Amino acid sequence: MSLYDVITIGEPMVVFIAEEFGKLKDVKLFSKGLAGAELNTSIGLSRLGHSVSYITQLGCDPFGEYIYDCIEKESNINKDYIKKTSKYTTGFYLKSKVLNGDPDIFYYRENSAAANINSKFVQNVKLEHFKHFHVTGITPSLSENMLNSVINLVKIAIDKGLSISFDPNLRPQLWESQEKMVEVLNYIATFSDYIMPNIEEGKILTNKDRPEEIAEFFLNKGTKNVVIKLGEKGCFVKNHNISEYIKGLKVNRVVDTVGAGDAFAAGFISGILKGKTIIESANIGNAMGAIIVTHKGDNEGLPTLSELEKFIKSNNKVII
Ligand code: KDG
Repeated sequence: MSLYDVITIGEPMVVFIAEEFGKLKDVKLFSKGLAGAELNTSIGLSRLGHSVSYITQLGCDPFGEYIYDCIEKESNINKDYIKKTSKYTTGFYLKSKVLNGDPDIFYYRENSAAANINSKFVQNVKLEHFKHFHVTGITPSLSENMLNSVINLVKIAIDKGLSISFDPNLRPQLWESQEKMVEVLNYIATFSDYIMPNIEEGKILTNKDRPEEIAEFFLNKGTKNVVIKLGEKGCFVKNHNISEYIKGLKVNRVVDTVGAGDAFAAGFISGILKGKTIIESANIGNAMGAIIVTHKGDNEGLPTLSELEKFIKSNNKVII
């Protein structure tokens, strides 16, 4: 019997967000925040009322302590699989402030605590306690150790009957080559019940241009459902029965696009876990993405269930 809804694995970081426009090298003032794609999704799910377990390793340093304190404040995130080490340090990154488009980012995360998590510890995770495993393409890029751990976990999760969502989250700067990135991520895609790349990522992974062709590529490889995120336009959903564009929700002002995909994942997974259809779930994902882009942090704006419902109502949608 499952004790918890979702399990995920990844690297949490501290993010320093520029408080003034300009190149990162010139910025004098930064504010501190919490980051990490899988952690963002965990926070989103937790605030929507789902129980989540997050597998990671933190350094015994001020960044690690800060991240741990932040996670403690999220009432539905279980910390059984959060390890601490004094051997390696916690990663962090810098993010620029922009008026339009995606900000510049710069990582300080090589050989971090999370990249060095003990693979035996990971393999001893009790996946049978969960319903769903959420994976992103960032985690396998962190080290060979993490890559093998993720692939093993995916295979065990399938054996134990968990459903699997996969956000490729391309980070070319973290991979030794684009070829390896594409090969590994397309391999993980074959095991996924739900893959959710954005359109640019879909193009890189498949060498195709149109959402329909990108989706077809993954379906032919064995992925069961494909959700392609199209930014403000919404998303495109395809499986062997459905092929549909789903409109995005309007927002007044986009402040920061980082974290939108993670928020989408939280909303989408939440819908699936509640037995909603893939289209209803994608609508919830769209709403979560729309909310988060109006906030500067990677996860601060993630809503509670009642805040999400209010936002959806104000957009005249009835989806949850
Ligand atoms: O998706 C948002 C993430 O990009 C951010 O929180 C930091 O995990 C991160 C990464 O690797 O870029």
